[in-house]
Order: sequence, then C-alpha cells, then structure tokens
Amino acid sequence: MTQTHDNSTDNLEQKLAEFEQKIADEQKIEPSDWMPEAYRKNLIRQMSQHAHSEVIGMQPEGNWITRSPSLRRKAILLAKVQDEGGHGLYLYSATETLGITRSEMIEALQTRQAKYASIFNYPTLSWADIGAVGWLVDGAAIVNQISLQRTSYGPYSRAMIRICKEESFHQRQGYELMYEMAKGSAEQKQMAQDALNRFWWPSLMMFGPHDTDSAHSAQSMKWKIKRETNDDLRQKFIDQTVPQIEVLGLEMPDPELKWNEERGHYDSGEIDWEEFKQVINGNGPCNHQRLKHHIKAHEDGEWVREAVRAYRAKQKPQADNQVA
Ligand code: FAQ
Repeated sequence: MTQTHDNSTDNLEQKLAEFEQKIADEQKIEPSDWMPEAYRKNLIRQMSQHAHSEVIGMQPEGNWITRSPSLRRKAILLAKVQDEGGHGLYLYSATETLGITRSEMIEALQTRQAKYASIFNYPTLSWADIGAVGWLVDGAAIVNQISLQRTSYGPYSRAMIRICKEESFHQRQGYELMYEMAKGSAEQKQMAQDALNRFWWPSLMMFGPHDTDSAHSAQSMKWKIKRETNDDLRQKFIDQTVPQIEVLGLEMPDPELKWNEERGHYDSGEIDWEEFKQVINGNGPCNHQRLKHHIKAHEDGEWVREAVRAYRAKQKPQADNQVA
C-alpha cells in the first residue's frame, strides 16, 4: 500500500468524522461541504421525488379549476395550484445544489426511475375531493414537512420552512371547503363523506411503509435527513385529524379508529399494503394519465427552452447553452 493511499484514507476518515460531528451538533450540511456519496444520493432521491410530487400534484386539483363553483373558490384553487408549482421549483433548485441537473431529474421521472407521492395517482371525482385534498393531503404533507424543516441538509431545510407557510393555508382552505359541504345539504354532506372515505387510506399511505419495512429510514434517521419515522408521523396525522372529522360531523372512514387511553393515541385499521405497492409501482388508477400529461406539457414547453437557449447563445456565444 502506498503512502498516498494511506493519506487519502486518513483524509476520508477525517472528513467523515467532521461530517458526523456536524450532524451531531445540529449544524446544517451546505452544498460546498464534504458529504458521503451515499448521503448525497439519498438526498437526491428523496428531494427529487418530493419535487416531482409537488408538480404532479398540480394535476388532480388543476382538473377542477374551470369547474370551481364560485369566483372565490376559483381564485383560491388557482393560487393553491400555482403554489404547488412553486414548491416544485424550490425543490428542484435545492436538489440541483447536489450536482444533478433539472433535465436529469425530469428524465428520471418520465422514465419511471424516480417515484412521486402515491396519492396523486387517485382521481378527483367530485368538487368535495378538492376539499379532501387540501384538508387531508396537504394536512399529511404538512405533518411530514414540519419535521423536515429540521432536516440536516441546509437548502432542503430552508425550502421546507418556506413551503410549510403556504401549505398551512392550503390545509385551511380545504378544511373550510369540507366544513361548508358537511354542514350543507344532505347531498353535499354525502359528497363530503364520500371524498373522506376515498382519500383517507391513500392519505395514510403518503407516510410510506411501516418502519419495519422502510428501506431508507434507518440510514436517513442516522444522518438526520428524516427526523421522525414513517409510523410516528402517520400516528401524528391520525391523532390530529380524527377530532377534525368529529367537528365536521362525518362518519369515521375506518371503523377501527378508536382512542386508546393507554397509548394516548388513536388506534386504526391496517392499510392495504398491496394497493400501496401497486400504486407506487405504476399500477394505480391514474399513474398512466399523470405521466402522459407531464410528458405532453414538457414537450409543449420545448419552445420556451429553445428561446432561452437562443437568447443565451446571443448574449454569450461562448457559453454552454444547455438549458434544462
Ligand atoms: N408514494 O424507505 P421508504 C405534497 C417509496 S408533497 C410513493 O420509507 P423514504 C404537497 C420510497 O420513495 C408529498 N413512493 O422511503 C401537495 C422508496 O422508494 P425508492 C410528497 C413512496 O424516502 C399537496 C420506497 O417506497 N412529500 O403532497 C411513498 O425513507 C397537494 C421505500 O420507502 C414528500 O415527498 C409514497 N407515499 O420515506 C402537492 C416528503 N412512500 O425511492 C399538491 C418527502 C414510500 O427507494 C397537492 N419525502 N415510497 O424507489 C419523505 O418524507 C420520504 O421520502 C417518505 C418515504 C416518507 C415519503
């Protein structure tokens, strides 16, 4: 073994020790800091999938913009869907700091190498679904993202702080819509109940598999990429949402939802993990439609990228005119 090799091994060990010390001290890891390759890859995986979820997540709600029942509701929904697009953009930018380009991430999404949140593969069948998405889907997203505000990677953490502020408005508008429906006519109440029944289980699936089956949790918790486990976050969501269902006066979507005095939490029934597996592997009700729409929108936007490339080439003929 050569002297140089010994030195570089020592150097690597020292860098790793410094990295781990920073994590232990709750310091953020920044793009210019040294980081283990596996930390970088795991972050690219999670953050890019998070970005894709925000962008694909615009589709189920976008479906109802032209059919909103009032100008007020339309303005709210438009603003919300635009916010989700913005969240996707912060997250793509934050992920780019790890050394991957936007076009590589988009390609991974479109070729199914990268996932996006399973929930967005379910259809929005009625106007009440828009309430359920805001209340339950954004509600679940916030529980997860509040925890991610403390993630160890600086750009991700800062993106989460900003995104959470907007998500809480999203959750509130969804709950207010559900409240109006649930307190409205018998037919409206039935629509609200149906939306709750259909979105409840997919919302619980947003937190991922049980901790015992989660491939990435142990390492992600060690590196403080994730700060709370899938099951702990899911329980938090259940505990905060059941009293909201009671206020709405709707029936529980799961007959096993019962307060457990001893645990200090609600008990709940088991998720259909076979359905979850099918949906994350591309076989949910809308997987095909969601990707097809994304690919078409991306292709339709090619003229914008082409114009940016032409403009750049004019400004700096010698510059790399690659546009993501
Ligand atoms: N859907 O080992 P784990 C939103 C995959 S934002 C699809 O436990 P991890 C805002 C997982 O990727 C919603 N795939 O994974 C909005 C992995 O596969 P891989 C998005 C899932 O990463 C509202 C495999 O299973 N939020 O909704 C899901 O440690 C309304 C093994 O799982 C985020 O992305 C799933 N539900 O924990 C927008 C938050 N669960 O990559 C529009 C950030 C698991 O090896 C409208 N992400 N998988 O091929 C996270 O916190 C984590 O990535 C988890 C999964 C908790 C989602």
